[in-house]
Amino acid sequence: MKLFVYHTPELTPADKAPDCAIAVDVLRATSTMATVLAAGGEAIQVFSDLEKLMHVSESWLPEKRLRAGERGGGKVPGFELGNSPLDCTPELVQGRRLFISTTNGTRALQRIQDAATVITAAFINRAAVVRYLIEKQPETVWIVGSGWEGSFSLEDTACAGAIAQHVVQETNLPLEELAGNDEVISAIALYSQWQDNLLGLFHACSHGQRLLRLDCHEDLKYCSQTDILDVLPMQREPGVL
Ligand code: 3SL
Repeated sequence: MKLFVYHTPELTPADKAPDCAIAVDVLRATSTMATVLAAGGEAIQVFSDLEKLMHVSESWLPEKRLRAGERGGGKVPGFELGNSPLDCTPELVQGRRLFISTTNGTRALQRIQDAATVITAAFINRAAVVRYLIEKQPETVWIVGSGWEGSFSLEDTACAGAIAQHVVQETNLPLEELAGNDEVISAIALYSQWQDNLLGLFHACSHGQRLLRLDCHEDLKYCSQTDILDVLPMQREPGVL
């Protein structure tokens, strides 16, 4: 297995696809996705375009669907949900399909959707992702941070480091054998620095501060927990997990 970390979707090689691609948007899209599937959601369908989301979801019965739209951290008017994982209770999501569009997370997923296997990761489901990698041993693995509108997001790269560090521990392989690019080594260093204070990292990083200005402190707390959900969101068909 060779791991590659890309800080943003735009940095992934355009002419290649890995055996396994992992989208990371810790704050908050991939934390929300793990939460929805762990709470019994039927599936998650992702869109970059809000109008297309509305159009496709129209063909689903209202009681079988939920529409989530986020832009700039806030809920898009007319949508039932924004992008808070705390809204995704079992009572609300069980048996329903989540149609979702977010600023960066859904864009990252679309960028990697041609990989043989596509999964999503956040701190809350890290162990499930690592277990999958250890069991399946894909030859090439991309861990792709969603970033913010094309620029680096500290929390996504820290989560990439959390995954990579765990894989190194579980396989006992030397880091230089597993690391396909230098970003893997820097992601592990970043995670090691903050692993005992992920909430502190979220308070320090720019998107965490944006969410704090929107009164999302509880979301930050929730997303800073590690390995609390044993769920592996995996693409079933392009755009559907
Ligand atoms: O950019 C995204 O995809 C979102 O996760 C951003 S937010 O956390 O909902 O603001």
